[in-house]
Amino acid sequence: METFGYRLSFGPWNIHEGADPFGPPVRPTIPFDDKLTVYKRLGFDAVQFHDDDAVPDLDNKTPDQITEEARALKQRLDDAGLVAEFVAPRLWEHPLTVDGAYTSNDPKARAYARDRSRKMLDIAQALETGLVVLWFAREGTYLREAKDAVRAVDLLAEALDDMLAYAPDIRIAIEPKPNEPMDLAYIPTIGHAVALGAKTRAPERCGVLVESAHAVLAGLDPADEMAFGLAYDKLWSVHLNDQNGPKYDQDRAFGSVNLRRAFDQVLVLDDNKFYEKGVVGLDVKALRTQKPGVAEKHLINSRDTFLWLVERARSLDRDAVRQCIDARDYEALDRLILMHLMART
Ligand code: 3MF
Ligand code: MG
Repeated sequence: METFGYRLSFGPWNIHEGADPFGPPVRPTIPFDDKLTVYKRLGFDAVQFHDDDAVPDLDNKTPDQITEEARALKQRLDDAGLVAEFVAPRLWEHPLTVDGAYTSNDPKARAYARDRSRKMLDIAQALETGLVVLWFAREGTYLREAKDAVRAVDLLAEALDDMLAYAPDIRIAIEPKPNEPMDLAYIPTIGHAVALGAKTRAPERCGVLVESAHAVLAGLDPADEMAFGLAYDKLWSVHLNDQNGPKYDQDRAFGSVNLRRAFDQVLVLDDNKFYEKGVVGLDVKALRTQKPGVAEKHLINSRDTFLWLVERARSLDRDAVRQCIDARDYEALDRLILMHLMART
Protein backbone atom coordinates (compact mmCIF):
# COMPACT_ATOMS: atom_id res chain seq x y z
CA MET A 1 0.00 0.00 0.00
CA GLU A 2 1.29 3.50 -0.91
CA THR A 3 1.43 5.46 2.36
CA PHE A 4 3.28 8.54 1.03
CA GLY A 5 5.93 8.25 3.75
CA TYR A 6 3.41 8.16 6.61
CA ARG A 7 3.32 5.62 9.43
CA LEU A 8 -0.15 4.81 10.74
CA SER A 9 -1.33 3.71 14.18
CA PHE A 10 -4.39 3.08 16.33
CA GLY A 11 -5.05 1.79 19.85
CA PRO A 12 -6.65 -1.50 20.92
CA TRP A 13 -9.62 0.56 22.20
CA ASN A 14 -10.43 1.41 18.57
CA ILE A 15 -11.69 -2.16 18.07
CA HIS A 16 -14.45 -2.21 20.65
CA GLU A 17 -17.72 -3.65 21.84
CA GLY A 18 -19.96 -0.67 21.10
CA ALA A 19 -21.30 0.01 24.61
CA ASP A 20 -22.52 3.58 25.19
CA PRO A 21 -23.83 5.37 28.32
CA PHE A 22 -27.37 4.08 27.56
CA GLY A 23 -26.75 0.56 26.39
CA PRO A 24 -24.61 -2.54 26.86
CA PRO A 25 -22.03 -3.98 24.45
CA VAL A 26 -23.37 -5.03 21.04
CA ARG A 27 -20.29 -6.93 19.83
CA PRO A 28 -18.16 -9.60 21.51
CA THR A 29 -14.79 -8.67 23.04
CA ILE A 30 -11.89 -9.35 20.69
CA PRO A 31 -8.87 -10.65 22.66
CA PHE A 32 -5.80 -8.40 22.55
CA ASP A 33 -3.72 -11.02 20.69
CA ASP A 34 -6.33 -11.15 17.92
CA LYS A 35 -6.35 -7.35 17.73
CA LEU A 36 -2.58 -7.39 17.23
CA THR A 37 -3.02 -9.42 14.03
CA VAL A 38 -5.27 -6.69 12.59
CA TYR A 39 -2.52 -4.07 12.45
CA LYS A 40 -0.31 -5.45 9.68
CA ARG A 41 -3.28 -6.91 7.82
CA LEU A 42 -4.73 -3.39 7.51
CA GLY A 43 -1.37 -1.73 6.77
CA PHE A 44 -0.70 -0.16 10.19
CA ASP A 45 2.82 -0.04 11.68
CA ALA A 46 2.40 1.20 15.23
CA VAL A 47 0.28 0.48 18.31
CA GLN A 48 -0.93 3.07 20.81
CA PHE A 49 -1.26 1.75 24.33
CA HIS A 50 -2.92 2.65 27.55
CA ASP A 51 -0.71 1.38 30.36
CA ASP A 52 -3.22 -1.37 31.18
CA ASP A 53 -3.67 -2.36 27.52
CA ALA A 54 0.03 -3.29 27.72
CA VAL A 55 0.01 -4.74 31.26
CA PRO A 56 -3.53 -5.62 32.42
CA ASP A 57 -4.37 -5.18 36.12
CA LEU A 58 -1.15 -3.25 36.75
CA ASP A 59 -2.47 -1.74 40.00
CA ASN A 60 -2.08 -5.18 41.57
CA LYS A 61 1.40 -5.89 40.20
CA THR A 62 4.88 -5.06 41.44
CA PRO A 63 7.23 -2.85 39.39
CA ASP A 64 9.32 -5.94 38.54
CA GLN A 65 6.28 -7.88 37.32
CA ILE A 66 5.17 -4.89 35.24
CA THR A 67 8.56 -4.51 33.57
CA GLU A 68 8.79 -8.24 32.90
CA GLU A 69 5.35 -8.33 31.26
CA ALA A 70 6.03 -5.20 29.23
CA ARG A 71 9.31 -6.69 27.97
CA ALA A 72 7.49 -9.86 26.90
CA LEU A 73 5.00 -7.67 25.02
CA LYS A 74 7.88 -5.84 23.34
CA GLN A 75 9.09 -9.19 22.04
CA ARG A 76 5.63 -9.98 20.65
CA LEU A 77 5.50 -6.59 18.94
CA ASP A 78 8.95 -7.25 17.42
CA ASP A 79 7.77 -10.65 16.19
CA ALA A 80 4.72 -9.03 14.59
CA GLY A 81 6.85 -6.28 12.98
CA LEU A 82 5.12 -3.58 15.04
CA VAL A 83 6.33 -0.75 17.27
CA ALA A 84 4.68 1.00 20.19
CA GLU A 85 3.94 4.62 19.26
CA PHE A 86 3.13 5.75 22.79
CA VAL A 87 1.84 4.71 26.20
CA ALA A 88 -0.82 6.71 28.09
CA PRO A 89 -1.86 6.31 31.76
CA ARG A 90 -5.51 5.33 32.21
CA LEU A 91 -6.30 7.57 35.14
CA TRP A 92 -10.07 7.78 34.97
CA GLU A 93 -11.42 4.37 36.02
CA HIS A 94 -9.97 3.63 39.47
CA PRO A 95 -12.22 4.53 42.44
CA LEU A 96 -9.51 6.89 43.71
CA THR A 97 -9.77 9.00 40.54
CA VAL A 98 -13.50 9.67 40.77
CA ASP A 99 -12.82 13.40 41.27
CA GLY A 100 -9.73 13.62 39.05
CA ALA A 101 -6.23 12.24 39.43
CA TYR A 102 -3.46 14.85 39.37
CA THR A 103 -5.93 17.61 40.35
CA SER A 104 -8.01 15.69 42.86
CA ASN A 105 -8.65 17.42 46.16
CA ASP A 106 -7.71 14.16 47.89
CA PRO A 107 -3.94 13.77 48.46
CA LYS A 108 -4.31 9.96 48.38
CA ALA A 109 -5.72 10.20 44.85
CA ARG A 110 -2.86 12.46 43.77
CA ALA A 111 -0.32 10.00 45.20
CA TYR A 112 -2.05 7.18 43.32
CA ALA A 113 -1.87 9.22 40.10
CA ARG A 114 1.84 9.86 40.57
CA ASP A 115 2.63 6.20 41.25
CA ARG A 116 0.47 4.99 38.39
CA SER A 117 2.19 7.48 36.04
CA ARG A 118 5.58 6.10 37.08
CA LYS A 119 4.39 2.58 36.32
CA MET A 120 3.19 3.85 32.93
CA LEU A 121 6.68 5.28 32.32
CA ASP A 122 8.30 1.94 33.23
CA ILE A 123 6.07 0.34 30.59
CA ALA A 124 6.96 2.97 27.99
CA GLN A 125 10.65 2.33 28.64
CA ALA A 126 10.24 -1.45 28.38
CA LEU A 127 8.32 -1.01 25.10
CA GLU A 128 11.13 1.28 23.92
CA THR A 129 8.89 4.15 22.93
CA GLY A 130 10.15 7.63 23.70
CA LEU A 131 6.66 9.12 23.75
CA VAL A 132 3.88 9.13 26.33
CA VAL A 133 0.48 10.80 25.93
CA LEU A 134 -1.59 12.47 28.64
CA TRP A 135 -5.30 12.81 28.06
CA PHE A 136 -6.49 14.52 31.25
CA ALA A 137 -9.98 12.90 31.43
CA ARG A 138 -11.28 13.89 34.89
CA GLU A 139 -8.88 16.82 35.45
CA GLY A 140 -11.68 19.38 35.60
CA THR A 141 -14.93 19.82 37.47
CA TYR A 142 -18.69 19.65 37.24
CA LEU A 143 -18.79 22.66 39.57
CA ARG A 144 -16.45 25.63 39.26
CA GLU A 145 -16.47 26.08 43.05
CA ALA A 146 -15.46 22.47 43.76
CA LYS A 147 -11.77 22.86 42.97
CA ASP A 148 -9.20 25.65 42.87
CA ALA A 149 -8.55 26.19 39.14
CA VAL A 150 -5.30 28.09 39.73
CA ARG A 151 -3.93 25.37 41.97
CA ALA A 152 -5.07 22.76 39.43
CA VAL A 153 -2.67 24.16 36.83
CA ASP A 154 0.18 24.02 39.36
CA LEU A 155 -0.75 20.44 40.29
CA LEU A 156 -0.73 19.44 36.61
CA ALA A 157 2.68 21.06 36.10
CA GLU A 158 3.98 19.27 39.22
CA ALA A 159 2.69 15.94 37.90
CA LEU A 160 4.46 16.58 34.58
CA ASP A 161 7.62 17.56 36.46
CA ASP A 162 7.54 14.30 38.38
CA MET A 163 7.29 12.30 35.12
CA LEU A 164 9.97 14.37 33.38
CA ALA A 165 12.36 13.80 36.30
CA TYR A 166 11.55 10.10 36.64
CA ALA A 167 12.11 9.34 32.94
CA PRO A 168 14.72 11.75 31.55
CA ASP A 169 14.58 10.37 27.98
CA ILE A 170 10.81 10.50 27.60
CA ARG A 171 8.79 13.15 25.76
CA ILE A 172 5.22 13.92 26.86
CA ALA A 173 2.44 14.88 24.41
CA ILE A 174 -0.64 16.43 26.03
CA GLU A 175 -3.95 15.55 24.33
CA PRO A 176 -6.39 18.34 25.23
CA LYS A 177 -10.16 17.98 25.26
CA PRO A 178 -12.60 20.66 26.45
CA ASN A 179 -15.21 18.44 28.12
CA GLU A 180 -16.40 14.87 28.64
CA PRO A 181 -16.33 13.11 31.00
CA MET A 182 -16.17 16.38 32.96
CA ASP A 183 -18.39 19.37 32.27
CA LEU A 184 -15.32 21.56 31.86
CA ALA A 185 -11.69 20.44 31.60
CA TYR A 186 -8.70 22.46 32.76
CA ILE A 187 -6.60 21.98 29.60
CA PRO A 188 -9.17 22.37 26.81
CA THR A 189 -7.09 23.43 23.78
CA ILE A 190 -3.66 23.16 22.19
CA GLY A 191 -2.79 26.65 23.39
CA HIS A 192 -3.43 25.59 26.98
CA ALA A 193 -1.38 22.42 26.45
CA VAL A 194 1.62 24.29 25.03
CA ALA A 195 1.44 26.79 27.89
CA LEU A 196 1.29 24.00 30.49
CA GLY A 197 4.40 22.40 28.98
CA ALA A 198 6.19 25.74 29.24
CA LYS A 199 5.54 25.78 33.00
CA THR A 200 7.48 22.55 33.59
CA ARG A 201 11.13 21.81 34.35
CA ALA A 202 11.70 20.55 30.75
CA PRO A 203 9.52 22.44 28.24
CA GLU A 204 11.59 20.96 25.38
CA ARG A 205 10.23 17.51 26.30
CA CYS A 206 6.59 18.64 26.44
CA GLY A 207 4.47 18.72 23.29
CA VAL A 208 0.93 18.08 22.11
CA LEU A 209 -1.38 15.62 20.37
CA VAL A 210 -4.31 17.10 18.42
CA GLU A 211 -7.48 15.01 18.20
CA SER A 212 -9.81 16.29 15.46
CA ALA A 213 -13.01 15.62 17.45
CA HIS A 214 -11.67 17.34 20.57
CA ALA A 215 -10.94 20.51 18.57
CA VAL A 216 -14.47 20.47 17.13
CA LEU A 217 -15.91 20.00 20.63
CA ALA A 218 -13.96 23.12 21.65
CA GLY A 219 -15.55 25.02 18.75
CA LEU A 220 -12.18 25.21 16.97
CA ASP A 221 -10.88 24.08 13.61
CA PRO A 222 -8.68 20.97 13.94
CA ALA A 223 -6.35 22.15 11.14
CA ASP A 224 -5.71 25.42 13.00
CA GLU A 225 -5.07 23.53 16.25
CA MET A 226 -2.51 21.42 14.36
CA ALA A 227 -1.02 24.55 12.83
CA PHE A 228 -0.57 26.09 16.29
CA GLY A 229 1.25 22.97 17.49
CA LEU A 230 3.41 22.94 14.36
CA ALA A 231 4.28 26.63 14.77
CA TYR A 232 5.75 25.79 18.19
CA ASP A 233 7.37 22.59 16.87
CA LYS A 234 5.23 20.75 19.42
CA LEU A 235 2.95 18.58 17.26
CA TRP A 236 4.20 15.09 18.10
CA SER A 237 1.09 13.02 17.33
CA VAL A 238 -2.46 13.33 16.02
CA HIS A 239 -5.73 11.49 16.60
CA LEU A 240 -7.56 11.89 13.32
CA ASN A 241 -11.32 11.27 13.43
CA ASP A 242 -14.50 13.25 12.86
CA GLN A 243 -17.31 14.76 14.88
CA ASN A 244 -20.82 15.94 14.04
CA GLY A 245 -21.18 19.21 15.93
CA PRO A 246 -20.44 20.07 19.58
CA LYS A 247 -22.12 16.97 21.03
CA TYR A 248 -20.69 13.95 22.82
CA ASP A 249 -17.29 12.67 21.61
CA GLN A 250 -18.20 10.56 18.60
CA ASP A 251 -14.83 9.34 17.22
CA ARG A 252 -16.38 9.04 13.77
CA ALA A 253 -14.33 7.77 10.82
CA PHE A 254 -11.92 10.42 9.52
CA GLY A 255 -13.55 12.69 6.94
CA SER A 256 -16.96 11.05 7.28
CA VAL A 257 -18.75 14.14 8.61
CA ASN A 258 -16.85 16.99 6.98
CA LEU A 259 -14.54 15.99 4.14
CA ARG A 260 -13.23 19.48 3.57
CA ARG A 261 -12.32 19.88 7.24
CA ALA A 262 -10.44 16.58 6.93
CA PHE A 263 -8.68 17.83 3.78
CA ASP A 264 -7.58 20.99 5.61
CA GLN A 265 -6.01 18.85 8.35
CA VAL A 266 -4.15 16.71 5.82
CA LEU A 267 -3.03 19.84 3.97
CA VAL A 268 -1.48 21.41 7.07
CA LEU A 269 0.12 18.12 8.12
CA ASP A 270 1.54 17.34 4.69
CA ASP A 271 2.71 20.87 3.85
CA ASN A 272 4.64 20.84 7.13
CA LYS A 273 6.17 17.38 6.58
CA PHE A 274 4.43 15.71 9.49
CA TYR A 275 5.51 12.34 8.06
CA GLU A 276 9.03 13.22 9.29
CA LYS A 277 7.79 14.26 12.73
CA GLY A 278 5.29 11.76 14.01
CA VAL A 279 2.90 8.89 13.46
CA VAL A 280 -0.66 9.44 12.22
CA GLY A 281 -3.03 7.91 14.76
CA LEU A 282 -6.66 7.16 13.98
CA ASP A 283 -8.78 7.46 17.15
CA VAL A 284 -11.96 6.16 15.52
CA LYS A 285 -14.76 3.90 16.71
CA ALA A 286 -17.12 1.68 14.73
CA LEU A 287 -20.73 2.86 14.74
CA ARG A 288 -22.76 1.06 17.40
CA THR A 289 -24.95 -0.41 14.66
CA GLN A 290 -22.00 -2.22 13.05
CA LYS A 291 -22.25 -6.02 13.23
CA PRO A 292 -19.43 -8.24 14.51
CA GLY A 293 -17.17 -9.43 11.70
CA VAL A 294 -17.42 -6.13 9.79
CA ALA A 295 -16.37 -3.86 12.64
CA GLU A 296 -12.94 -2.97 11.22
CA LYS A 297 -14.34 -0.85 8.39
CA HIS A 298 -14.03 2.41 10.34
CA LEU A 299 -10.25 1.81 10.45
CA ILE A 300 -10.01 0.85 6.78
CA ASN A 301 -12.18 3.79 5.70
CA SER A 302 -10.26 6.29 7.84
CA ARG A 303 -6.95 4.98 6.55
CA ASP A 304 -8.08 5.24 2.92
CA THR A 305 -9.63 8.67 3.35
CA PHE A 306 -6.41 9.91 4.94
CA LEU A 307 -4.24 8.50 2.14
CA TRP A 308 -6.54 9.73 -0.63
CA LEU A 309 -6.51 13.19 0.93
CA VAL A 310 -2.69 13.13 0.99
CA GLU A 311 -2.90 12.50 -2.75
CA ARG A 312 -5.42 15.37 -3.08
CA ALA A 313 -3.12 17.68 -1.06
CA ARG A 314 -0.11 16.88 -3.22
CA SER A 315 -1.98 17.22 -6.51
CA LEU A 316 -3.58 20.57 -5.60
CA ASP A 317 -2.64 23.17 -8.23
CA ARG A 318 -0.66 25.53 -6.02
CA ASP A 319 -0.20 28.10 -8.82
CA ALA A 320 -3.95 28.33 -9.20
CA VAL A 321 -4.32 28.72 -5.42
CA ARG A 322 -1.69 31.46 -5.43
CA GLN A 323 -3.48 33.31 -8.23
CA CYS A 324 -6.76 33.28 -6.30
CA ILE A 325 -5.00 34.54 -3.17
CA ASP A 326 -3.13 37.27 -5.06
CA ALA A 327 -6.40 38.43 -6.62
CA ARG A 328 -8.10 38.15 -3.20
CA ASP A 329 -10.74 36.13 -5.05
CA TYR A 330 -11.64 33.76 -2.24
CA GLU A 331 -14.87 32.75 -3.98
CA ALA A 332 -12.69 31.36 -6.76
CA LEU A 333 -10.45 29.67 -4.19
CA ASP A 334 -13.50 28.14 -2.48
CA ARG A 335 -14.64 26.73 -5.84
CA LEU A 336 -11.15 25.50 -6.71
CA ILE A 337 -10.90 23.50 -3.48
CA LEU A 338 -14.37 21.96 -3.84
CA MET A 339 -13.75 21.05 -7.50
CA HIS A 340 -10.43 19.50 -6.52
CA LEU A 341 -12.05 17.46 -3.73
CA MET A 342 -14.72 16.28 -6.16
CA ALA A 343 -11.98 15.54 -8.71
CA ARG A 344 -13.61 17.83 -11.27
CA THR A 345 -11.84 20.38 -13.41
C1 3MF B 1 -10.65 10.43 24.83
C2 3MF B 1 -9.55 9.99 23.99
C3 3MF B 1 -8.70 8.92 24.60
C4 3MF B 1 -7.24 9.17 24.43
C5 3MF B 1 -6.45 8.02 24.96
C6 3MF B 1 -4.98 8.14 24.78
C7 3MF B 1 -9.73 6.79 24.83
O1 3MF B 1 -11.48 11.31 24.21
O2 3MF B 1 -9.38 10.44 22.89
O3 3MF B 1 -9.06 7.69 24.01
O4 3MF B 1 -6.92 9.38 23.07
O5 3MF B 1 -6.72 7.91 26.30
O6 3MF B 1 -4.48 9.20 25.47
MG1 MG C 1 -7.82 10.50 21.45
